[in-house]
Amino acid sequence: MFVDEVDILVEAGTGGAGACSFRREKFVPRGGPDGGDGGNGGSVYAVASPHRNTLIAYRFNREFRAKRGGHGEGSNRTGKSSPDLELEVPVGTLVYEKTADPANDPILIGDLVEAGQRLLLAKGGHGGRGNARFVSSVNRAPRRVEEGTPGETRQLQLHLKLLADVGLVGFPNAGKSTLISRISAAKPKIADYPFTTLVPNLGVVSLSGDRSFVVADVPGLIEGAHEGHGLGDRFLKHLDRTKLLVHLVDVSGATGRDPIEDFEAIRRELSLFSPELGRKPQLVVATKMDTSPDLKMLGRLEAHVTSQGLPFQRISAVAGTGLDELQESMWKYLSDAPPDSALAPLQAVEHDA
Ligand SMILES: Nc1nc2c(ncn2[C@@H]2O[C@H](COP(=O)(O)OP(=O)(O)OP(=O)(O)O)[C@@H](O)[C@H]2O)c(=O)[nH]1
Ligand SMILES: [Mg+2]
Repeated sequence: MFVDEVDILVEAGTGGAGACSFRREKFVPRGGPDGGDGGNGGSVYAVASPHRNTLIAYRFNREFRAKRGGHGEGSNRTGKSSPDLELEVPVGTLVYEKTADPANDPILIGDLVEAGQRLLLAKGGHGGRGNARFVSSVNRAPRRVEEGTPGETRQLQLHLKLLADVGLVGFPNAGKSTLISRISAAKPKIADYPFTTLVPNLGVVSLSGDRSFVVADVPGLIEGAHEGHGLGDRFLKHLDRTKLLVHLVDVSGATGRDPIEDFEAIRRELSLFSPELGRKPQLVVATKMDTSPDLKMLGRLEAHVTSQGLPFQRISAVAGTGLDELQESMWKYLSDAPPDSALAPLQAVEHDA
């Protein structure tokens, strides 16, 4: 199951108390104070793990508490500090803290974008000082000790937004999963019925010369997705962080629909979901070219797409034609795109397929 939003409670450990103790030795009648400090409570961290791809681990188990620090002991023994508790989350997890007033939006406290990245969620309390620390010239036998300070407690929301460079969009059955399975090691289910893909899949595309990028295959969209039709637009947020959308249009004629209308319907759904997504650069790809599509219709689709300033390519994922060119075009766009301007307009490119 793919879970991309959860609420959790994290509680760090309280610090251990300092000890009140006096040395007792055989021939030392009045030994000095030797109460050790308390140990620190454990903190709670989130750690981005490349081995996780959903937040499902947090669906049922929602409360995470690090252990408290050990109390100090006599003979100046410091209490044991507790280990930190690490919660593994998928790369692409955003952590929000809920505000006391539910009317206010939760506040973003961190975004885990790289494997291994750690984010402090709740800081453990400090151990209190033992009485040995309070010796002074006027008080040689202090009885004073400190309690440990409490660990932090926070109500958090984890949101997963996949990190991919390229997102595949299109109607169900357009061939998105077939394409990702041909250009990456991803092995999503492929079948001749709509809504085969129920959750997003990621695939890494590797090109010659150490070039690589990540592609996301998301469940197909249909007209009215923003109103909940089909699987709705619930997975579209996973395209927010992509730099390029590859928009697949089935031109086999088997759909019984007009490819130009399909193309426009998907564009509308993207814009209705969010204007930013609607403006994201798109590379439009006619799929299933091996089915000898109607060339007139193909010409109309190409003219329609290029008149909007968008590039147009043709592929057959089954026959493997056009795939090298498509991957090179994706790479070219990604490597030309300025690092943080995912919304730069995309120039139409010439092709001779
Ligand atoms: N002839 C032909 N069939 C294709 C091609 N690409 C995909 N198909 C077929 O189209 C059907 C749907 O392919 P999928 O890759 O599952 O389509 P999808 O876009 O992922 O569909 P959803 O997951 O439902 O959104 C399957 O039967 C594929 O074999 C192609 O290039 N040529
Ligand atoms: Mg699919």
